[in-house]
Amino acid sequence: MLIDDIKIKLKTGHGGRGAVAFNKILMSLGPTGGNGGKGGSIYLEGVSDIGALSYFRGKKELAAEDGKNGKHQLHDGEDGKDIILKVPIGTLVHNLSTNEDSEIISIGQQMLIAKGGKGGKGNFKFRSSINTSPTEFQEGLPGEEYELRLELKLIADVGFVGLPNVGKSSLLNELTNAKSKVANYPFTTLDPNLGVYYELVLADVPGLIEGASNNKGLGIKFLRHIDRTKTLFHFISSESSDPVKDYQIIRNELGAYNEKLLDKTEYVFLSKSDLLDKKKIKEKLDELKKIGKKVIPISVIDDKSIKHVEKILRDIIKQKYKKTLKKD
Ligand SMILES: Nc1nc2c(ncn2[C@@H]2O[C@H](COP(=O)(O)OP(=O)(O)OP(=O)(O)O)[C@@H](O)[C@H]2O)c(=O)[nH]1
Ligand SMILES: [Mg+2]
Repeated sequence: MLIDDIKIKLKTGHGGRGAVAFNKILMSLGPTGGNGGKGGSIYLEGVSDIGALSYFRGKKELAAEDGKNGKHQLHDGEDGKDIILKVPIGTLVHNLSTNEDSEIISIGQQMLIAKGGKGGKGNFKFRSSINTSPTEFQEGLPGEEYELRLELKLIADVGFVGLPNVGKSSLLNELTNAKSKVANYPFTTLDPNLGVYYELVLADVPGLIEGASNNKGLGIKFLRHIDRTKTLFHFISSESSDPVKDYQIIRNELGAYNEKLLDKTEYVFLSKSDLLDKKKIKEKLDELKKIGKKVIPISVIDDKSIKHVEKILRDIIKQKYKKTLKKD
């Protein structure tokens, strides 16, 4: 199962203590106590693997190494090793201890999330003309400790929504190199799947049913993954006896999760159109006029309709490109 929402405690390293030592070799009392090392810090790093949060399963607390104490002859203690935790891009980082939120959006992006404690100064650092044999030193400082909630919201351009068994995964597989499981029963897809079509990321979300917002079926927890898509592909099966109702069921569930989902650009497809003859398809399309949106019949075994979908995707790419040009 995709882990997309977890809590974790982080403890960074304590700083090492500064040393008190004197130069014995020269028979003088010059101070030679080194500084304590820094405590290890904790970073997050963005990766493309959407399953990366599974690493945290069963782990309650992660701790970075403490800094080592300072030593004599001006040897500083070693710093504690940093920890770099890999999280999928699209991870929202809620720091529950400070109430600050941040986000990992690109692959390789590193974010310092909790800083290790400073090492203390050794007595060498306390020397002065009036204090040539200081015995002062500093203790190391404790590092930061936080509780985080890591919430994955996939970054995709297009989200596929619809009742179960309407052909969402089949179309994703047809358009991209994704290998989403396809079968002739509801709830084949249990986790969201991503596919890449040129510059676009397409997200196939598990099927929704009436009452999903009250946790029926697989619930609506996956809808977080289309929160940030610009566009929805909404699938209604030609096999449906009441396509208008099917459409409304999904719209109601989307709205119950977040009204903003209803404002996204939506393309409506009448899927598996090869199963009906032309006359029957026309009847379904006539019925669907009630929803007040253009409905496009598609079939994954019909080249023409796949080309039609690809044309839509190319238009979305063009718009995306225009927007980034404007931003620059
Ligand atoms: N004839 C025909 N069958 C299709 C078409 N697209 C999908 N199917 C079949 O419909 C069934 C369901 O397809 P899926 O792609 O698994 O549907 P889904 O919407 O992803 O289903 P869930 O993951 O359960 O929500 C499978 O048996 C597919 O082979 C199509 O265009 N024509
Ligand atoms: Mg599926």
